[in-house]
Amino acid sequence: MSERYEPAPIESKWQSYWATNNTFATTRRPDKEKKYVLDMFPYPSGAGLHVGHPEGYTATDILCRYYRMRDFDVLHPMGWDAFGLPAEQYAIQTGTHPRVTTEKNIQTFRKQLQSLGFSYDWSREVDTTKPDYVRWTQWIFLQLFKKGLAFQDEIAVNWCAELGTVLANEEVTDGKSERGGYPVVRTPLRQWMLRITAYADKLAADLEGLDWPETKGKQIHWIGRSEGANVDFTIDGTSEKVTVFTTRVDTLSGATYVVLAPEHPLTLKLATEGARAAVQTYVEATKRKSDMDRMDASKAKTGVALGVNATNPLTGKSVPVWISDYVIGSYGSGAVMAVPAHDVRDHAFATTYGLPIEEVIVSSRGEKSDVQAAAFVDDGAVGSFDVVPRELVGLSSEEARAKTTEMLRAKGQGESRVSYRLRDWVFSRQRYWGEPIPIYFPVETDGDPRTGAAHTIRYDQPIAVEESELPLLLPDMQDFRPTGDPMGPLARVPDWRFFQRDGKWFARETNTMPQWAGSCWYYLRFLDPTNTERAFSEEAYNAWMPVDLYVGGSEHAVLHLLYARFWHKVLFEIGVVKHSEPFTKLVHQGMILGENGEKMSKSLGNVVNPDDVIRDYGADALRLYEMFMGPLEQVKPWNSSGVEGVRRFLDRVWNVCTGTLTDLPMGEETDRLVHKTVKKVTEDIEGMRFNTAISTLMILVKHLGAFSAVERSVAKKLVLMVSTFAPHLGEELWQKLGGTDSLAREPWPTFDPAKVVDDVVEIAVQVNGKVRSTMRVAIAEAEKDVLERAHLDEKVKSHVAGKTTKKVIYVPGKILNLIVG
Ligand code: ANZ
Repeated sequence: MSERYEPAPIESKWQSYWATNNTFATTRRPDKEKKYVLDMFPYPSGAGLHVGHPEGYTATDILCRYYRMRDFDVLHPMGWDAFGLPAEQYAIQTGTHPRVTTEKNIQTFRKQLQSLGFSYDWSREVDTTKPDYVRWTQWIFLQLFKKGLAFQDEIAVNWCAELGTVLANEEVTDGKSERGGYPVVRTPLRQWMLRITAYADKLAADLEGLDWPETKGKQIHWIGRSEGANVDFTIDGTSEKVTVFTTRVDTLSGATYVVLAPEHPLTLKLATEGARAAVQTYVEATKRKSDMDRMDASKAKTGVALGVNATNPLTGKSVPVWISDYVIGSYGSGAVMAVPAHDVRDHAFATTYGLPIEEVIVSSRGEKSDVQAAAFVDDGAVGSFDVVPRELVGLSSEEARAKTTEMLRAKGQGESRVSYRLRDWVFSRQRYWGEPIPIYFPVETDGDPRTGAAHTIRYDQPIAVEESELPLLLPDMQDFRPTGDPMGPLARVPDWRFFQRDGKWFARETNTMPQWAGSCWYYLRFLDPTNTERAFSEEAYNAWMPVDLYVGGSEHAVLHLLYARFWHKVLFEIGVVKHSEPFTKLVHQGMILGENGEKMSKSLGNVVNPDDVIRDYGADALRLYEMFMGPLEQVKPWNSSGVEGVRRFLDRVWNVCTGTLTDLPMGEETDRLVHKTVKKVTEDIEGMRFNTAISTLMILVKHLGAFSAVERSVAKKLVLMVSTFAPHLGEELWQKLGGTDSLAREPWPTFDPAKVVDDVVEIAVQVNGKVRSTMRVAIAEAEKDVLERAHLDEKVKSHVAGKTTKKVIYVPGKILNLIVG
């Protein structure tokens, strides 16, 4: 054995070799199959890469290296999702422009990813903040605007006066800002919205054909399609009506009161004089609560009676109208018919305020329930109660829903209706570091609005920026601090905001796009990243789409993946893309926890820095370890001794391949093992079972380590397989074995099916046709020996004891059946 395995010099040598020789430049040959393998591109944070990034990135890299060896054309790009709040906040703290911070962070990330030996085609790198990218993000926004899918609305936002900014729901707990603990109120603000709800059905239905994990269910839940009915209750003594949305119109006879959301437009109008003060106080208090808090079923129910009644259109009964924060303004119609006998929240509310509980539905299995004590929420049959119209009695819940809806429709007081949990997407941010929304508005003014002349911006007349004027870039600003102006920091740059055209003044939109925007379509820009005429060419699209495999964290299971699918469907409708879905197969890598089994965090001091691991063990060891930790999709804790273990394995691979080599065959046993290893590693890589592929390689290496000389062709096969996991080591050993070029496009080893058939198999042992046991037999083993051993098996013995064997049926390698009597 000549030299020891030293990862550092080998790794830097091959990284520069790959870069200089453009080893991973994307090729697209007409007669070859393609694989588009996509990673979720990172947000280049100041903290640098964490060990979670290389997990998914190594998995996809193994597959890409494997597919290249299988002669596929592979597209494997990387880029930066670089707009976002942290860079802006860092800028506020330090005075460094977000562009500078972002650029620096990107450098760090790129260097770190390159130090891991990933086979990206770096010539396709994209950065969502660059003008040539922003241009097309804005272009897509304009397509949405032209289709009426981007519109303005007054939307309740979390406004924090002290921080001078709008906060996301996640940044607010119990009516206080996460940062600083300042009060937060829900106030309406003009926002840009994207009408994702228009695609709710398609977004749910098209999941059907995708090879996606449990994420499908999460998206379906998020979309939350509910079939039900709208029912009109007329307010007694007025011509007003309140429309409620219900999924249980079969329970309509049991509605004993009606509840409006406090933000319902009729709330204050309907409240009687005596109730108004209490109603107003309650409405104000609700503004400090998030929808999430309000929907929490475990919270005590509160409310105020408006002092008016409404008439149940089915029974003609007059019931009181209340407001309560458990009813959400933005869902259904913002009002409910309360049926305490059959709904848990209504039951809690009715019990609190002493409202009547009227039973309507009985269990169809005849079980008794005491609805005064607890709601009976299941479907059942309509019972024979005084409140129930005769024609409904005895119908199943489902029949009663159809019949009741029909009766209401005939009277013009109701109709069937589908509601979605999915809301339209609030697309405005009152921030600096994002894509400007390419819209402007006429300004009514007698002077120059830039110098403070009185003016009115006609927000009701939005105008799209000409496509030829894109990109609309951010103005240079030094101070991004949010101020009390909810229009955002861009409103403070009059020279950018206001402009004159044909003697008329106009004002640009000062809201920016959310961070989600850039990641909605980056997989399309990777197809053709330097195109200056279009977002991407048709030819590039046809060559690569759809994405064959998309790997990333499950934290993106809902929003990013839903938003990207939504944009893709819009682009599909206008003929820009040719598939209705972008990502054929999706895999989420499991989170890597700290050594103590808890989520890695600075405060717990359990963060593992990939740079340290690379320094101490090498990038190949880090890659291999992260794949060996367990199944890719599983959550798993870091384990330092595990890294040492895989490092020892790499030492062994090195020693086996740099020791004495021979051209003499190593014998039947080794030959079979090599073929079996190739088969198993091939299947495991394709099935993304990387941990078991590594175990299989370990068994082979251990076996080879016992020989004084290793057959050259065996060492070569081993190196090719190992190289997908540990590419630097692979290249170095390949060179030592006589390779003159990178092994990146060497043919993948094949196996001979005849040599992988097991000569020892497990067979079932039956007694009178019933399986009683199993046993391992050699295919070549004589029947009488198999029979003899079967009789020694305890589980078989108990069934044949004291009986005579009438017949033995033995199918070698398959089954042994004893007929006894
Ligand atoms: C009467 C009723 C009786 C209901 C019963 C349920 C059971 P999903 O399935 O989530 O769509 N609801 C309607 N609009 C609401 C709102 N804005 N805020 C809070 N709750 C609302 O839920 C639909 C049910 O949630 C509706 O059916 C309504 O209560 C309530 F035995 O109507 B139900």
